Formats: sequence, structure tokens, C-alpha cells
Amino acid sequence: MTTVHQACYDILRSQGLTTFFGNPGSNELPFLRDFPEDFQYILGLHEGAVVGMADGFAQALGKPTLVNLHSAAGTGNAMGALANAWNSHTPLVVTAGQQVRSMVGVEALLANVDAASLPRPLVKWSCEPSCAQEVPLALSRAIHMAAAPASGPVYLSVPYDDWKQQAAPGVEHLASRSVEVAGMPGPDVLRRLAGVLETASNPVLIVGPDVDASNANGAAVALADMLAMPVWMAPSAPRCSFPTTHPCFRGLLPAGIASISRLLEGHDLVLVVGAPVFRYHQYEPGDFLPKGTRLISITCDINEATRAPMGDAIIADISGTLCALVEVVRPASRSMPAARARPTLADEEPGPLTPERVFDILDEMAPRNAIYVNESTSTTNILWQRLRMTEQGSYYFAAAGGLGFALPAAVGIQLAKPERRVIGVIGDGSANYGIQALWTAAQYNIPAIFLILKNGTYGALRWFAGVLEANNVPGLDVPGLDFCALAHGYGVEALRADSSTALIASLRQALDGNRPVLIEVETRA
Ligand code: TZD
Ligand code: CA
Repeated sequence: MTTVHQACYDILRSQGLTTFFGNPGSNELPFLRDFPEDFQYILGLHEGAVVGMADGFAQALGKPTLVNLHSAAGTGNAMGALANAWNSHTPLVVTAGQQVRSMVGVEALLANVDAASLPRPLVKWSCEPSCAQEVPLALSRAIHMAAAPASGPVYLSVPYDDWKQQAAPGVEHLASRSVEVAGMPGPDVLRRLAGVLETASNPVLIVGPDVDASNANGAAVALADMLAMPVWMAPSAPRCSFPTTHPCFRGLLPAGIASISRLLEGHDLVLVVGAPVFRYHQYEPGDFLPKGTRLISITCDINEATRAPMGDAIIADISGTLCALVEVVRPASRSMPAARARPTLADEEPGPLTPERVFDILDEMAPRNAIYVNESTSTTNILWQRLRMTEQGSYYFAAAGGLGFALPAAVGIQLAKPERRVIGVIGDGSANYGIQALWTAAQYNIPAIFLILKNGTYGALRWFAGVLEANNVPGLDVPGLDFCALAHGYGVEALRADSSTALIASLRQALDGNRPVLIEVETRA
């Protein structure tokens, strides 16, 4: 007889979900018993770190990844990280153990009383199967649901007495199923779009995270080259979808309505690909577009397409559509936009290092294909100006702006991409929200580098307080933190850098080694 447990592991194996990220409890033990040798379990010491690591891993591989959490309490701890995964279209299959079926109604300890509602609205689909025999079907559905565009997290709650039950007849069909979405625009739509691009006198391209996620960076470059158009990164960028060294590249768009409109002034056509229109942040009232500018967006996400306050949207496969456009569009006769000047290298100044100097040193020393995971919030613009990022999958940032992403995600991404070096650039505020992932990096020897920028304050909030004219706000400084001691406590080697010479030496040591290293660098606020 096939048990629910066996059937589910067969499905997970054949669908390629053999790495679990989790933090277990009593409800999960029957699922994890007799853990097969061809699976690996990555333990995280807090559920925010667990989901952050899984988020990085799944984004870097572009594949559904299994997370196992403990009932309501574990799910609750993971919700902030789930907000980021939801916004970055990360295909996470989040499973949570439930009390035995007969003990949910009496609300025994660790019952998840309204399990399927708990993670909403941060998941695409959420379910507690109505009987044990439905568990394999629900798991299969969860995997395909997570992966189908727009991909995203799903949630499955399983009572722990289900695993030993007999599976339904015919369950073996589930393991080998495939679900494909072939979302190419038809020839009419493509020709119309190509025509609009060809007749525009001054088009501009704005690329977003789903270009990088669908590995369409090369197609975006080809289209920009053919149409000789400037290219911006969509605001609040969670990924880098265009080589920052390309002459067409203009930088990261600001995140206010009026500022974006100002920068798009003079363009008759704005083509947005793979981004929400737009992920605004600070409220800056104004018109959404300059007068006379037309906007068309290509997105894989029906929510993004329908909630945009302006412009036309086409819901389609990002990579396929960009490649097809490159095939059909007639090249423009315009000359290429002039490359923007790189900022001059920052001078050495007395006292704590300036962030500019830190990023110059990092850019100089890091391998050209390094992967940056950013959560140093007040220095994001400096990062975009100074780090060269050219390959697909070179940059990650919390898509919902929820802190606690970068440190765990750096661990997950490094696990997924052992051939490239991952460098987390993390503020002394942000580092505290997912610090437990240091332990996972140490125990599994995942050699990510954690560069902690210690300016003693929530710098971005100080900036925001200025924008909002909110004076005398309490709770904006974080003095007295010792990240080297924290790293040692979790088993990670740590170095302190208080000068550029020390930073250069520390980075050299970290890059030459093959172990996780935390570098605490004191920076100017
Ligand atoms: N809590 C969570 C989970 N997410 C948040 N985004 C915040 C609080 C609010 N927040 C920001 O949006 S930025 C920031 C906070 C507290 C300051 C981060 O400080 P840092 O970086 O030291 O990491 P900077 O460069 O000093 O800003
Ligand atoms: Ca800080």
C-alpha cells in the first residue's frame, strides 16, 4: 500500500523539490520521519530566516522550493518574509503541520484554527485538504500553482495524522504531471506593439524584476540596441534586469509619482517590461505621466496589469515576448544614447568610511559576476551608481521592503549558486531581522559574505523623517551593537574594518576563503 507520506515524497522528488527549508515542531515530525537520503533539510533558527533563505534559493534557481513551518506560530513568524516573497513572485510551497484532525476543533495546543486563512492575502492559494487522501493532490496542485506565472507563494496545512494514511487509488499519476503556461502574444498583438515602438520618436524602456527572473536580460539589451532607447530600472528594484555598464542604461528610477513623471518628460512612449507600474514609495502627488506620453506595459501578472493607474498592459510571457519583439521590430535609425558618466571615485576622508568609498572598494575587489543582496536602505542609490552588475541574477532586494530579507536570502542564494560569490550588503538596523541565518551559513558552510554597514542609525528613516517633516521622532538610533560578537555567537568568522586599508584586507581574506565571513565596517551616517 502507498501511504500519503510516500506519495507526497514521490511527487516532491519527481518535481525537483528535494531541498527543504524549515523549522520543525511536533506537528511536523510525522512528515519529516525517515527523511530520504536524496533530500536535504536546511534548518533555520527562526521562521523569518527560514522563508528568507528559501526565497533567495527559489529566486536564484527560478524553481519552486519547499518550506516547512510549525503550525500557526511558525507561520506567524514567517509572515513578514512572506510579504517579500509574494511581491517578488517567488514560487514557495509553504507547508505547515497541523494538529491531528480530531484535536483541531477542541483547539488543542498548536492547532492552527483557521489554517487556510492565516497566510492570506500573501499567498496565491491556500488550502487544508478536507481528508488525508486529498493531501497528495493538494501538494501537486500547490507546486504547479506556485510555479505558474505569475509565480508566487502558496500554503498547505496538513494534519499530522494524515501522513500514515493510505493514499487514494491512482495517486501515482500525480508525480509525473506537468503544467505549462504558453503565454505568447499572437502575431497581431506583436505586430501592433512593434509598430508602436517603430513609430515612436523618443521611446524609453523601463525594465523590472521579472525580466531578470525570466532570464530575458539579453533580449532587453537587444531591444534597447535596436531601438537606440535609454533604459531605466523600475523603482524600488528587487532585481537588476539590465547591465548597469551598458551605454543605454540610465539608472534606478526614483519611487515618487512626480519624480518619475519629471524623468520621463520628452518621451512619447514608455515601454515597461516585467514590473508593476509602478512600485511607488514616498507619496509625491502629481500626474502619473508627462502630458502626451503613452505607456505600455508587458507583465506576467494579472494583478499588476489591472491595478496600474495609467497606461495599457499586455499580459504575456516576458522572455518570449521580448525575444519575439526583437525578431519583428525594425531597427531605429537614431543614434545611440550617450553613455552616462560613471561617478568619480570617492576620496579617502578622515573618520568613518563614506558609503561611496565602501562601494568603490567593493566594486573594485568583488568578482565581476558577484551576486549582491542589498538591505542597506539609505545607500541604495549609491550602490546603483557605483556597483557594476552585468550578469543575470546579480542583485536582490526585498520586494515588499520588509527588512529581514537580505541576510537570510544571501545564504539561500549562495546555496543555490555555489559557482558565484554572494555578498550581502546590510545595514546595522536591517541585519537584526534575520540574524539567525548566520547559524545556517556556519553549520552548512555556505560561504556568503555579510558586509554590515554600521552607521549606528536607521538612516533611511532619518531621511524619511526629513521628507515628512516629522521632527523629534524617538527610536531611530541603534547604538551598542557588536556584529562581530553576534557572528561569533552563531559560529561565523568575523572581521572589523575601521579604515579603507582594513576593509580591503578583510574583503581580500573573505574572498580568498571558502567560508562564510561577516565584516563589520563603520560608516558615516
Ligand atoms: N520593519 C520591517 C520588517 N521592515 C521595515 N521596512 C521597517 C521595519 C522600517 N524600516 C525601513 O523601511 S528602513 C529602516 C527601517 C527600520 C532602517 C534600516 O536601517 P539600516 O540601514 O541600518 O539597515 P540604513 O542605511 O541606516 O537606513
Ligand atoms: Ca544603519
